[in-house]
Amino acid sequence: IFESVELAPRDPILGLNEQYNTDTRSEKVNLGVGVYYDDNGRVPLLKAVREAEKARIEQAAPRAYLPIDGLAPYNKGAQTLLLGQNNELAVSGRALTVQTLGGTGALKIGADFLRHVQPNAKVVISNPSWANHRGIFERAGFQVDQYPYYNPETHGFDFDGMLAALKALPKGTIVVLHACCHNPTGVDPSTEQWKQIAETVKETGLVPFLDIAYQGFGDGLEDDASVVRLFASLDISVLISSSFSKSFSLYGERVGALTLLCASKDESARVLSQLKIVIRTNYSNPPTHGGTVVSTVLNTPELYQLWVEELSGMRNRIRDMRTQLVQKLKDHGVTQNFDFVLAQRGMFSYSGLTKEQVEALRADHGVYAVGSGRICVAALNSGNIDHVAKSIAKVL
Ligand code: PLP
Ligand code: TYF
Repeated sequence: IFESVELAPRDPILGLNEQYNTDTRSEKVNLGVGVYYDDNGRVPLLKAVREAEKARIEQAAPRAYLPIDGLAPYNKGAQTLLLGQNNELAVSGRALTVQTLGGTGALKIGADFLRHVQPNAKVVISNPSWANHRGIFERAGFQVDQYPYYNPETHGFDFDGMLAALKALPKGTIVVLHACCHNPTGVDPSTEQWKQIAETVKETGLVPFLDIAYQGFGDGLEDDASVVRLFASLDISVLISSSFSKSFSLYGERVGALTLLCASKDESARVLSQLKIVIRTNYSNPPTHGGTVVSTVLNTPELYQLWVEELSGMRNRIRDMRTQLVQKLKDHGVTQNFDFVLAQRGMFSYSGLTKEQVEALRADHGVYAVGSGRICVAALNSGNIDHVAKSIAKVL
């Protein structure tokens, strides 16, 4: 039965990693995958995480199954980060959160659930978006279209295009929105623009699915949650996939959450019962380690404070790299204006480099970027930024 199975293409981003790993040049730089590296080029193990892990090992806790929907204090902590303390939806039992296998798992559980309750709905994602958005919703059985988002001419947001497209969608369409730090462009709507987007979503009767994988990397944990809280104030059904992969530097532990905002406590109980079926028939229940670690940090004031500081450190280092990159491009004689890089938020920058320039960067200089021109600013450091700036100047 496997004879006729066709060879599938590699993931465009993770495939780039494989290519990078086999490159023998010492000056090679990987700006492809969306991972935060410290100034030494390493994926950090946060101090707050190390402390929580130590405590866990010392406890020598048994590894029984977790509940289907995961660890209750983890879910509470994840929900509070999104909605804030004592949010009305949480207090009244209208918000529910389940632990998931990363943000990807949250999107998948949400997609499977939606396909069950709204089988004929269409899904729209931003143009461009994280490639897995399309993959996840198509595999769940949905037709996936795009709404305008990025304007390459301005290196900015196509507000009018997006708003017009949303208004023209049929009621019930599921609209996937990046709540902060858009992947791949780094371009976010302004607060005022978000207000109008939210109003349009409500008026048109769309179903918002907010994806927040970079909370804390834009302006801070609270500010970055403002879009989630805006949608939470609309009194409509909302789905939110959130991830701790980046904010806790726990990529391999698969720590994420799916949060749904419902119309009543009773509705919330019915929805949760259905989500549990989706989870049970996929992987039964989530793993213990990452969830316990994150939960310990979120629920221990000293560790929480330490984490907030470490997260600020990561955010500020990325900002610094943006500033330095723009300056160094000028220093290397680049005359094009790259100031848009300073306005972009989060780990990524749509650099405006063409496919050919990206290819030349890789082939001639060992600098790996995604074919779309996306670079991961969080992979720049004091040791490689000169080489990157000089290489970009050359290919331009
Ligand atoms: N959503 C977006 C926009 C992302 O960039 C990512 C990144 O990996 C995810 C979701 C998934 O995150 P995770 O690694 O937690 O599955
Ligand atoms: O966009 C990125 O680089 C991150 C990491 O299939 C990632 O979101 C990339 C591709 C993928 C899964 C994760």
